[in-house]
This record gives sequence, C-alpha cells and structure tokens, in this order.
Amino acid sequence: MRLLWLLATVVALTSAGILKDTPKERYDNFRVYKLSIQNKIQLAVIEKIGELTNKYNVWKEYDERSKQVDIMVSPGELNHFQELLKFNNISSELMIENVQDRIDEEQVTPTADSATFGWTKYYELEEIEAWLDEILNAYPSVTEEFIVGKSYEGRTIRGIKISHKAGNPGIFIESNVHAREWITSASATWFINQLLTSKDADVRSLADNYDWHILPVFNVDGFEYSHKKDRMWRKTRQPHATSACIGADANRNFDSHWLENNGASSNPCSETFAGDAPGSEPEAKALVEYLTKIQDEISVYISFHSYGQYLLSPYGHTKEEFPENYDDILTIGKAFADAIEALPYGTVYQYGSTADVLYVATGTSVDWVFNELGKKIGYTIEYRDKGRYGFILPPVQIIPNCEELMVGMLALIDKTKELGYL
Ligand code: 0X9
Ligand code: ZN
Repeated sequence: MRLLWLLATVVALTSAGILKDTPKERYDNFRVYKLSIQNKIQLAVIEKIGELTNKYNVWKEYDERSKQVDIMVSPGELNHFQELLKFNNISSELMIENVQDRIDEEQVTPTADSATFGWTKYYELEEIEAWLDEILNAYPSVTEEFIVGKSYEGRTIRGIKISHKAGNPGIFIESNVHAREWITSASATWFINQLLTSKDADVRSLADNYDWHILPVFNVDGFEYSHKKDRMWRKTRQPHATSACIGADANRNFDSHWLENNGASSNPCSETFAGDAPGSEPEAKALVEYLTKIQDEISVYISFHSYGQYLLSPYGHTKEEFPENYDDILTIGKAFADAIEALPYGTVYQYGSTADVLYVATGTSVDWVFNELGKKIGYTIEYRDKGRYGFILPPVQIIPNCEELMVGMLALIDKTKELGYL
C-alpha cells in the first residue's frame, strides 16, 4: 500500500514537472583557489579532496610545470579546507570569491542587436543550431551539413563542412567536448562566420584553399545541461550502472592508451572518468566512426578547450617519449604562440606535448587521431584565461579570444604547409 502511494506520488510529481524541472544548480559563495604545490604529500592531499565531488570540483588539474591546481570549494567546506591548507603548509591564491556572481555576470542583458546572432553573449544549443541552419541556407554552394551521430539523450551531433573548391586538404575542428567550456563553441561559430564572410586576404586564402570540417558542439547533452541545469558540468550525460554519478569525460574515452598511466580515472564520480570501456560514450563512438569514414579527407585535427592558454600536441599518454616529428610540431606551435603574443592583447600561450607541458591525459580525441588514424598534425587549443575567470570567461572577451584564434590559426596553417604537411 505504502509502495503504491509512493509510486503515485512520484508519477504525480513527475507529470507536474516538479522532478523534471529541477532548479538550476547554484554556486553562491563557492570559491575557486589556485594552489601552489611543493611536494608529493601536498599533491596527494589535494588529489584526495578533489575526489569529494559534493564539496570540491577540480577546475584545473595539477601540472608539473606550473605546480598549480585550481579547485572550487563549497561554502560549507571552507573552514575545513582552510585548516587543511594551513596544516599542510599549502599556499593559495583566491581567484574567485563567489562563483555565482561570475555566472550571473556572464548572463548579459539582451541589447538591441541581440536579435541577430553575434559574439557578445553565449548561446544555447538551440540557438547555435538555428544559426547553423541559417548559414547552411545562406551559403548553399560552399557549405554542407555533416552528421556525426546521436548523443546518449538522442540529440543529433551536427557539424558543417565549408569547401570552396574540390581537392583541398581538410582540417577538422572539434569543439565543446567539455560542456562547461563555452568559449569553445563561441569561437568555433565565430570562425565559421569568418571563413564565410571575411574580406581579409589571408582569411580568404584560408577559406579558399582548405576544406573545413567544423563541429561546434560535440558534447551536445552536456552542453545543454550546462546551460539548463549546471553551469559547471563537464562530462557526458550517460548514467552509470553501479554509481549515482553521471557521465564520463568524453576526452578520456577514445581507444588510444585508454586508462593507462593514471591519465584518466576509473571512478565514475571523477571529472576525468574514462568510461567503462573505450567508446562507451555514444558521442565518442560516433566520432570515431565518422572520422574513420572520412579519414582520407583530413590532414589536420584541432580540438578546442578552455582554459589555461596552451597549444597542446601529442603525446598525452607519456612524457618519456615524443612523436618522431616533434621538432616540426614545436615549430608550428611557436608560430601559433608568437602570432598571438604579437597582438596588442599580448596574451601568452605555452606550447608543447600535453604530457610534458600539462599533465598525462589518455584516451583523448587528438591522440586517437594521431596514433590510430596516423595523422601527423593534431593540437588541442586551451583558450583564455589563466584562472581569473576560468570557464566563466566574460562575454566581452569572446571577440578578443577569437581574434587570437584567427592569427594563431593563420600562422599554424601557414607553418604546417611550409613544413610539407598540407
Ligand atoms: O584534460 C583535458 O582533457 C584537457 N584540458 S581541460 O582543462 N580542457 O580539460 C587537455 C587535453 C589535451 N590533451 C590531448 N588532447 N592530448
Ligand atoms: Zn576541456
């Protein structure tokens, strides 16, 4: 009887939309700290608390170059966290005092020109897709939709191919695999628009002489969730059979050194959960199948991420070894970074292999394309900033970030061609 009553209540609540429309996650008084780590004990302590996902959220994992970790702390945990830092002699810098304030500031109030798609605010999936449809309609002779497949929740993963002539070498751009990294899809759509509308001679040549395969939002379910429910969501949205934690890190789910060398986690609650098996996430599986199908059409693969200002290259799985063309990879990386730094913003990008410059990451898409498809040029761009705003990069920085992308990309492609890869 009691069970029946419970069932009836659940059904009633669900149909009334109460369970369905759970409120948005709030981050009032959540803080983000940049920690400086000096030894293994300190690192072990921070890695341990990073697993307590109801109290902490790692924004940026520890890397051996900067020796820093960015971590978000819930208000209820703050006293304990501060004691822990003191006890372990860990120095810290407060980067964000109230994450909710940053989230609120990010929601710019619509202005007169906001009826048209611009790059002064962040758009939701539906708006990005509607804009993509407009673009496909407006430029039918040089654009074409491509479909990667379906997400766990059944959304279509859609991209756009821009081709001005037959026989061009192809460049694939994958963006927003990590849901909360909103600057990545904003940059991808801006870049599409530039390829189609810019009158600048260098941009025209980029558009005319290469085929661009651009996937603005790869992790569609996660991206939608980050807009509607939880701004800090990173992973996919597939539930786990034996854990209450949802989703996996799609950028740890590819079949290249999967789950090796501590480059991912086997804990479903971790932000870098590798999934139950390579390709366990429908999104990663679909991209593998799609890229395998069109592999002969692409020469360069680029994955958009934020944040930290890095241009990362293979390998992700080890820093004991480097690809045989690593000198070329670095030369191209330097061209990218120099071009960006030369802009008036003076933004500095670091470049080098993921495992060397950042940390060991296994099962990433770029490494899969490099190692398994045998493509010689693949990069991950980690956009602005260094942690002042982190994932919540203010909308006024979208266009400056995109300007950096364009000069960086021009230099990157130029150098890649000069070295004979295109
Ligand atoms: O850890 C990641 O997946 C990326 N950093 S992020 O903060 N955006 O999560 C870096 C991955 C880069 N590595 C390779 N593609 N090898
Ligand atoms: Zn990322």
